[in-house]
Amino acid sequence: MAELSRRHLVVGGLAGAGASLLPGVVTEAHAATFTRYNLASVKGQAMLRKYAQAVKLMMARPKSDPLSWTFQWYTHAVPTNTTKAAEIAAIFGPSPSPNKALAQAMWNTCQGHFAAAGEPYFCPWHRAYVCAFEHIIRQVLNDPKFTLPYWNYTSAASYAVPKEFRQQNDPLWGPLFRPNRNPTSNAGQPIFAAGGSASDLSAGPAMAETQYLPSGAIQGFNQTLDFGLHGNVHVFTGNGQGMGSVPFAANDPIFWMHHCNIDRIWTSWNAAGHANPATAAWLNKTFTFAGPDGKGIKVVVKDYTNTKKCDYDYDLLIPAPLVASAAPSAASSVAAAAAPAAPLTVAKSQSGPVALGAAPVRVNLQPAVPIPPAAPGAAPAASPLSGRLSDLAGNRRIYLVISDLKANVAPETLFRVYLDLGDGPPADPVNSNYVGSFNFFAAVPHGDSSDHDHGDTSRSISFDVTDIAANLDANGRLRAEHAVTIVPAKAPTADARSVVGNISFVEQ
Ligand SMILES: [Cu+2]
Repeated sequence: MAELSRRHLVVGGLAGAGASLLPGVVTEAHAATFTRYNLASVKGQAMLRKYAQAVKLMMARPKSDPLSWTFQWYTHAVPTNTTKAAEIAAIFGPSPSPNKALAQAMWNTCQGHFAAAGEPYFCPWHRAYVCAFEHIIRQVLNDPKFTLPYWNYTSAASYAVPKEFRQQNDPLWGPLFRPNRNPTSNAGQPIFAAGGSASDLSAGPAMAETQYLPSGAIQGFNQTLDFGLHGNVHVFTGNGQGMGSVPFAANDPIFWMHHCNIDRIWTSWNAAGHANPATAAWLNKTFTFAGPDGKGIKVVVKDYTNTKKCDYDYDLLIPAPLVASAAPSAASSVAAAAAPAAPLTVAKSQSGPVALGAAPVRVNLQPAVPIPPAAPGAAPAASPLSGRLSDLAGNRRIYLVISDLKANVAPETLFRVYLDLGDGPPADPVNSNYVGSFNFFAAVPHGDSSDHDHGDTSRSISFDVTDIAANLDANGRLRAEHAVTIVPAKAPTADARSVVGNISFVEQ
């Protein structure tokens, strides 16, 4: 991986004529046969035009055809107003057929949004899914050079759903329109107008991770990307019958531009020197997709840890964080994954599961370890976090962990998290007490349990609060008894019944 990256990449400034890049921006050297472009670029616009034609053609194909729109959508997840078994019976009838067997193997296989056990495969499953879809479009259009363009919503210029996806009655762009988006999204406002902030569209938290898998309170890259930016874009863009809910998400044509960008972020993270898992179990996991001839193909994760097999690159990658500590070499991130620092719970909630409605919820956290004195013989520190911060070892951080997120249906909003906030909602939602936001995109049970290993769908998330806590501590604003306040960015849907389990501070 690291070798490939070094050979494959040039750093901005050396990137060749016409590149007006910021220092440190990494571009690819176009070693691959195909390039995926930003949909806002001239080349990306040309691809988007082809894509609109392909969507129209795929939507006109019968659902039983593996190259049809519905067959591809259901591969991600079958909508919850029916079941996989019922849809297969209705579409294929009682007799066996190759396409029916393929639907049985392929549908409802999205990794990361069913059972929690599938979460480590979020990145490679979606890479292989997007690659197979891209090959199908080449076949449908008889255009062997087609590539999917990506939607770069992390850039202020592209915060809105691209206008080509918002023109219901346009002869060319109409197939890219879907009504099940948030009204502000289909009106062309920045997608976070649906209930969030620009900071919810940052790739920063995922790019700052140094290991792929979680360990203790550290989420790792894959989960930080999935539960954070990835889920935020889903929830901002669509409602519970569209992008905002797993079973309907892949019916929105913007889904594929979203997942190209997610794939670009993974590519960027690897290009910054971070390693993917090296375990045989992860590398040898297989999934089934449809090839361009409509026949099933088995893909193995080890062929999708980079973009070589699918033979594409991106016109531009995201630079690694400019802080040295956040961008270690591949070797040091392997070492960090092999020997995670032992987690220590500093404080935790005692109240059990907490229901999240339209009103802010405050949860108090009791100390879980004795508060050390600020100095030998001195009085104890003013608060548990203050005590830990005062002699935090150089490589240790403090995380806020929220466990067991669950919701009945999509709440259609993000929730904001604050540390030691005063009474009442904050005047500025992104104030100095603000820790971050979370969504329930991956935490809503769905699908029929007969054909999928569902297991536990609940999710736990964490935030690195070291800097926020240190800043509050320096200003004497940490409370003697810590409190975490959770505020919905807008009122959740009435029947969402969003719940979080225990909340804790963990030093690791
Ligand atoms: Cu997704």
